[in-house]
Amino acid sequence: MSSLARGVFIVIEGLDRSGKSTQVARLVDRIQSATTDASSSGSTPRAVPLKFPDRTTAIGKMIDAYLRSESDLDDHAIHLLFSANRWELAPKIEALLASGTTIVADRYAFSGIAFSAQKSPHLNLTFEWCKAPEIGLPAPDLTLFLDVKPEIAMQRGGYGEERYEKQEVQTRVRQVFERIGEEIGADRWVVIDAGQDRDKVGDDIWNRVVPVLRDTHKPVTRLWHGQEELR
Ligand code: DGP
Repeated sequence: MSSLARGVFIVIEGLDRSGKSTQVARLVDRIQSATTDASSSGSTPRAVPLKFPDRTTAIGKMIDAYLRSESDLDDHAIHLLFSANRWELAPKIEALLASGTTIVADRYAFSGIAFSAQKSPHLNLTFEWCKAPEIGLPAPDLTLFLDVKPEIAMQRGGYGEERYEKQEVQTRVRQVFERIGEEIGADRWVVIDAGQDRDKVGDDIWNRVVPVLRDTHKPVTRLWHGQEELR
């Protein structure tokens, strides 16, 4: 990695309708204003949003059709497509971070594990099997898990339109996220109470992000590769 300060990789995770998209947009704006004030680098964006799944790629279009129940796919096959969708964007993530741009991602590998492994009472999609294809992706410096009770999330607008938007599914997803958080550890996984009002959620996020924005000297690591660096 060059001597240029790298960008920071932040992920916002959570159940469906936990408020991720709103908070991703707010956080990008907040980082952008904070870093624009602090530097004279002009129009170069210092923070950009990313969204997973990225439904615009060829793989993303297959995922989109699956989520809207327009197609059916074997559960293993769709799991690997979601993962492939992250891998196809990994070079972009690496390049943005190396160029000094901070990334705020709406979902990442942890959704991949949680939404597939929740099927495992019925199928052989074990936690370890679901985790395997995510190993080696660029590791987020910080993941903020927006925690909301499924019964609260389901009262929010637009709920129930897509495949996984059912209370019993979301309850199992939340349990898998809890396990992931324990594995990742408190230094890189923070639970935010997303049942609060939006401004308070935004402030709680900001308070956890500020110290991490100073971590630009640390190398980017790979998921579940210990401290091994990207290059
Ligand atoms: P969103 O575009 O954030 O509303 O996500 C669409 C749905 O897809 C949502 O129910 C969560 C689910 N999802 C997101 N990422 C993955 C993944 O990697 N694997 C699986 N199986 N589901 C995912």
